[in-house]
Amino acid sequence: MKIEQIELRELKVNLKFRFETSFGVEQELNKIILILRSEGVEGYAEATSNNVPGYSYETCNTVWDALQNHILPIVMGKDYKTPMQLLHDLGKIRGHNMAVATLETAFWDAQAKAANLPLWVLLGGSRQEHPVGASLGIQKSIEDTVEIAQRHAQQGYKRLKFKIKPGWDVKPLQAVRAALPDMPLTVDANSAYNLTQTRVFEELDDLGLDYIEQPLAYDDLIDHAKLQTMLKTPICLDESIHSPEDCRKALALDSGRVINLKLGRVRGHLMSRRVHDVAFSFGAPVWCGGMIELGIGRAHNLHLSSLEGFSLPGDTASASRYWDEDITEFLDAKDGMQRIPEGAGIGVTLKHDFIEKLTVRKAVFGS
Ligand code: OSB
Ligand code: MG
Repeated sequence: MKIEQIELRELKVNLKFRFETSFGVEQELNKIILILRSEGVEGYAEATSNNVPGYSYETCNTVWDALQNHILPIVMGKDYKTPMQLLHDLGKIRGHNMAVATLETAFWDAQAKAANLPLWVLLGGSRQEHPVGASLGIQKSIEDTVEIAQRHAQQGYKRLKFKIKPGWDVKPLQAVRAALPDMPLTVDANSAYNLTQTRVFEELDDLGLDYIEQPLAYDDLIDHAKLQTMLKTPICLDESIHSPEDCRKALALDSGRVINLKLGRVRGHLMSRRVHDVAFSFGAPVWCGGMIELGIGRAHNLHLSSLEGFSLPGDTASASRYWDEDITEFLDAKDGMQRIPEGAGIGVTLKHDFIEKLTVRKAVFGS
C-alpha cells in the first residue's frame, strides 16, 4: 500500500455525560481522526488521546505534532506491504504510541478494504459478537452510584466498572454490591494509590470483584506484584502495559493477572495482537479497554476483540451511550452484546457533513 495522501482532522465533541476519574473530569473533548488514501481505498482511524496528559503523556496536540512533524514525513509516498514494514520504518520514534497507532490502524483498515475482507479476518480473529461492559465515572453521591449501576445492569451490560479515587472507593462499592449481589463488578483507580493504602484493596477484596484495574503507579510493575500477593482479586493492568515485553514482564512477575488492551497505548493492531498472544500464553484473560472513542475507534476496538483471548467484556459500548450523534452509522448493542460492523475493513461509513461541522482543524498531506 503506497501512502499517497493523509487527511488529519481535529473534531470538537461533547460527551453526553460528565465523566470523572481519579485524574480529572472530561466532557468537552477533542478527537483526531485520520484518513489514509492509497490505491483507490481509504483507511480510517481515530487517535485515542485525551485533551489533558492525565492518563498518558500524549494529548491531542502531541498526537497532531508527532504525526505532522515526525511520522508523516517518514512515511509519505512510501509503499509498505505489511503493517510490520510500516512499524519498522517508524522504529526511531520513541514512544508516541497513540500517534503511531493512529496511522497504523488506518493502514490495516486500508489493507483490509483493498483485500475486500473485514478487518477481523485479516487480524486472525473469530468472534463476531462481543459482551460489553460499562465504565462508570465517579458520581456525586452513593445513591447516584447505586442508581446508575442499577440502570446499566438493567440495560444489559455484562460488567460494570467503577472509577475510584482515595476517599471514594470502599463505601460506594459496598453499596453497589449490596444492590447487585450477582453482577460482575470491577474498579479502576487509574494509578491513584500507593502501597501505604493497601487497606482499601483488602476491603475491596471481600466484594467479589472480577478485577481491580491499575491501582498503583502508571509506570509500576514491582509494587503491583507486592499488592497482588495480598489479594485474591486479580489485578488488571492498563497504564503499565505499553508493549508485548511489558506484558511478559508483568505476567512473569505476577504484577497482575488480567490485561486491559488499548490500541493507542500499545502502538496499534500488530502490537495489540502480540500483547494478546503473550497474555494468552500465560493463560491471562485480556479485554478491550476504551478511550471514549467515536465510531471509528469503536469499530477498530471491536475488530480487535474478535481475537480468542478477549474473554472478558470490553469497554466497547455503542457510540450512542456516549454521543447524541456519532460520526459513523453505528449499530447499537443488543442485550449487552455488540456485533462487529460488517463489510470490508472496519465496516463503517462516515457522515462527512457532520464531520465537517465538528472540524476545528484540518490538514492534508501528499496529493
Ligand atoms: O482507564 O480505562 C481507562 C477513559 C479515558 C481514559 C482512561 C480510561 C477511560 C475509561 C473509559 O475507563 C472507557 C470507555 O468507556 O471508553
Ligand atoms: Mg483503565
